[in-house]
Order: sequence, then C-alpha cells, then structure tokens
Amino acid sequence: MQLSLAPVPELYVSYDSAQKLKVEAGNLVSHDLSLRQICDLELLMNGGFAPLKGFLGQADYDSVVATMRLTDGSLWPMPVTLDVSEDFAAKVEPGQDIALRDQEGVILATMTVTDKWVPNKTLEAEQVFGADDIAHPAVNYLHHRAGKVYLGGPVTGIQQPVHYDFRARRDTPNELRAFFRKMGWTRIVAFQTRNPLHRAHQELTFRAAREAQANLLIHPVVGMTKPGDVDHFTRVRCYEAVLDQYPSSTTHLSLLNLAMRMGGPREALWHAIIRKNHGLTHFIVGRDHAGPGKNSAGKDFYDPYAAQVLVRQHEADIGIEMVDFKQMVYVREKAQYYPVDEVPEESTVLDISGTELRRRLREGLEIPDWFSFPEVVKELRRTSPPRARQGFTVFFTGFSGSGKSTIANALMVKLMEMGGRPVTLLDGDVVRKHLSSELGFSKEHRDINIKRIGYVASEITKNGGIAICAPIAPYATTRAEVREMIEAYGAFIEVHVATSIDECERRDRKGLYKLAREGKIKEFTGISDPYDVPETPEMRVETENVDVDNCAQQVILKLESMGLIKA
Ligand code: PPS
Repeated sequence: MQLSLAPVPELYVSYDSAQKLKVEAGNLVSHDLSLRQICDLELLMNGGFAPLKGFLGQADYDSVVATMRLTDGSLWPMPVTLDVSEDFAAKVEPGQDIALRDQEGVILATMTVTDKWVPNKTLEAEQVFGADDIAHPAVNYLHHRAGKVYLGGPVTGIQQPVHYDFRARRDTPNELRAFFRKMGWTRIVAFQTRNPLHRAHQELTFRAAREAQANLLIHPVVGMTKPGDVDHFTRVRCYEAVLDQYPSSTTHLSLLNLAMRMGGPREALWHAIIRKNHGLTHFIVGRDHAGPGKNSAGKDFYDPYAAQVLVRQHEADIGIEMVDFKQMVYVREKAQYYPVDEVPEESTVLDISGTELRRRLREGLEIPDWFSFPEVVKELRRTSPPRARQGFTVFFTGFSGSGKSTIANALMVKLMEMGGRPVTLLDGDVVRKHLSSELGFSKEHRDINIKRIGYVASEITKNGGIAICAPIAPYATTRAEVREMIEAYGAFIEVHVATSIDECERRDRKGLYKLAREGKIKEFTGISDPYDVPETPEMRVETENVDVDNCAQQVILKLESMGLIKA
C-alpha cells in the first residue's frame, strides 16, 4: 500500500465563518455533549472518521448495524450516533440546526438534524457487539448511559475540543500526514494500544516494522478505553519513558482521542479505517484486538483471532495492509520474546497476564525485568500503590439506632491510631447537617443524600484517603450505585449493622421510634418506610450482646484480611 499524499477532508469551516457561527449559534437549542460524544465529534471534524460527514442518520445507522456499510456502500462498521434524552429530543425537529457544546458550554460545532428516531438497542447490541449482554462495556453504555433517542445529520465544525494535557503529542490526521511527508516516510505501520508498553509490545512492534519494512507509529488511544484500564496520563508517561528504546529516526508517538467500544472484530476494522485516514499504510492486529473480556457466562465475547480474519477480508477495500501477530510470549532459555506459534520446542514459556500484573502491583510484589522496563514499572507503581497505601471506603448501613455511628466512630479512632492515611467520617446525622440540610426522607431525597455521600467518599478514596460512611442507606440499588462509584478508585466494604428493628426500637436513644409509632414522624425506616437488607455485604455485624470495641475490631480484621491495612 502506498501513502496517499492528499489531505483527508475535514468538517471545519474557516476561522471567520467560525466566529460568525459562534454568535449565530446563541439562538440555537444546545446539546451538551457527553465525554464519548466529544471524542466522536473530534474525529468526525478532523477527518479521522472520513467518509462520515456527521452523526449517522437512520438509514445509514440501520445499514451499518446490519451490514457494516453506509447506504452508499462504503465500509463503516461502527455506529457513530448522537444519543440524547427524550426531553431534549422533544425540543428538536428534523430540519432544525442545533449547537453541540462541550461540558463547559463551549460551542464546538453545529448539526443540521435530518433524522430523529428511537433505536432498537437490543438489535444494535446483538448485531454490532455480538450479544445483548451488559457484561460488554459498550452494551452496558448503550442501555445505561446512552439517551433513548438518536439524532443524525451533517456537522459543521467550529473548533476542536480543547485538551490541556500532552498537547504536543496529539495530531490530527492531516497533521500526521504532513509529518510523514516531511520525514519522507512512505510506509508506516501503526500500533494501536490501550495499555502501557511492556517488553512483549516492544518486540511485537519491532518485528512488525521489520516485516513491513516500515516506519513505526505508536498510536495509543487516550479518549475512552475499557473501564478499569490504566488511566491515559500514566500510560503516556510510560510511553514517553520507553520511547528512547526505539530508533528515533523511524518511530513516532502520537495520541488518538478515540472513544473505544471494545467491539473486537468490528472495532478492529474501524481502527484500520481510522488509521488509513491518519495516513498509515500498515496496521498491526494482535491477539484479542479491542477485546471486552468475558461475557456474563464467563466466556470470551470473541474468538481471540476473529479480528484478524475480518480485517484481512477487508484490507484491500480499506487500502491498508494488516500485519498480524499471535500472542508474544517470553522464552526463558532464549531470553527473548517469540510469537506463541514460533516457540522453539521444549522451551519454557513465561507470561504475565493483565490480571496477574494488577495483582502484583496491588500487593507490591516483584515485576520481573523480562516482563517490563524499570521506568514503566516505576510509573505504574506511582499510580497503583499497593493496597495498603490505596484509599478505600467502609460503608455502614442499618436502621436508625442500630449502632452504625458508634461503631464508625470507634473504627475511625482505631484507624487514626494506626496512622498513614487521612480518615474522614461521613456520619448520617453530620452529613444531613452539612451536606444535605435541605433534604427530607422521601425516596428521592434519601437517594440524593446517599449519592452525595458516595460522591464525597469516591473523591476521598481516589485521593488515597479512608472514608467511613454511616447513613441508613435503605435502598439496595442506590447502595449498588455508590459501590460502583467508589470501586472505580479503590475498595468498597459494605458493613451491614444487623441490629433488628425490635432492638433498635427498644433502645430508642433519640426517641424517634416512639414519634414514628405515634405517626408524628412520617416515612420512618423500618416502621413506615422500607429497608432492603443487604444480600451480600462484605461483612455483617451483630450488635446485640457484642460491645462496640469488638464490632470495630471485626472490621479492622476484615480490612487486614483484604490487605487494606498492615497488621
Ligand atoms: S438515609 O435514608 O440514609 O438518607 O438516612 P440518614 O441520612 O442516614 O438518616 C439520618 C438520621 O435521620 C434521623 N431521621 C430518620 N431516619 C429514618 N427515617 C426518618 N423518617 C427519619 N427522620 C429523621 C435518624 O435519626 C437517622 O439517624 P441515625 O441513627 O444516624 O441513622
């Protein structure tokens, strides 16, 4: 394949027209783009998603979902759609222009709405991702985060989204093409990645460049990757740390602000088209390209080499050549990496999976030199300290008067005695005074209250502190939401303080149960309002006939067994 020298078409208008449009757009209905939509819009506007001219209309969407092609026959495997809420959709009719704004309200583009429809998300999940299974991150997104209605239509680009990080490392397709021209590179192989570079990746990229007799573009995704991945800030520091291991005259690092869907084979095809648009002539597809992990039955969503088969079928159509690789493994006797199908007989093969790497980081264990570079390991250890130095949240739940606050206080003091991490107590009463003073006890207000606690606890956890929460938190779904918020950053330990309602009423320390029985307090948990007993909390503590110190000590032991505190 030869490099095409012509620039790829962009959707931006001239600077002067953009200034005019910005003023005129003041009168338009505005849509605030989600993070994923901002990534999509950037690649639409800069030509990364050519031949798309905007978010897909209904006919193109149906055709992409069913056949991986636009209605004009061009290959396009991934729906790029503008999902909006029903409320927003009600304000918009086909023919109308809308303003597309970033999360700070800055206008990035306008869109002439040609289509508005309610998609069949189950069909989309099955056809595009292979199963309507919410264990798939994109299917989960489709059902739980994306709006119910899709809008489609051509986009007029005003300005690119602002990035404050790693600006010098970000290139539009045309900037990359210009760079290749300037360097005189006519054969360039792209390496797509969402992981830090370890030695196996280095060997794979060296081999690919040699095989294709091409220069190398390390082209990591920094938009959105799989939930739980190493964040892109850390990854880019890792890439920069190993860049000098590559010959600088034939290697370039550039960041791609793509929002991945983890769509396996279809996604690999999409990546190949995007790379073609960025001026690449070759594209590496390895094992399990853009793989989403296991489905809810514990099986892989896709065959690990299905992506290679699909890209091979379409490479001529796209105009990019695939360089395929089997999984790279380390052969001890040779002190070298080999593709798994080329390993010399009777040799010892070593490998460390992503899960095993995370375990070693979490537990502060050795990461061998054959696996990665010391500079990369150092960066990873900086962002993923061992569990005993990470933040976490202990979340007590139970009836009023069950003893949550008392145990939480005792736990706080014990943890402060140990030292090392800041400890914050978010007690039910205290939160209601300082954070939620305007709220009552309706379901809606209780949910807001608990989500506020969850948000604060997740920030504390993210920043390496210990949050102890002690609200009633009567609803299981809200507790599950809080768990999800916190587990993005550290451990969540749900402790059910299982004092029975009879015992709480007998104690009635604040006299509230009496008032609730008399009907003077409405919606009182356990009396006139429900409490969902946690089904699988990390711990359940009994308080009848057990003193507070003992209860708090049980929690300490649990934290120790989870590696969160050191004895
Ligand atoms: S919730 O449901 O989690 O938002 O409740 P929470 O914020 O933890 O409640 C804190 C205290 O409010 C007192 N209180 C009530 N509790 C339950 N139901 C009703 N209607 C109610 N009205 C006031 C109660 O003393 C809670 O105290 P503790 O003992 O800290 O749980």
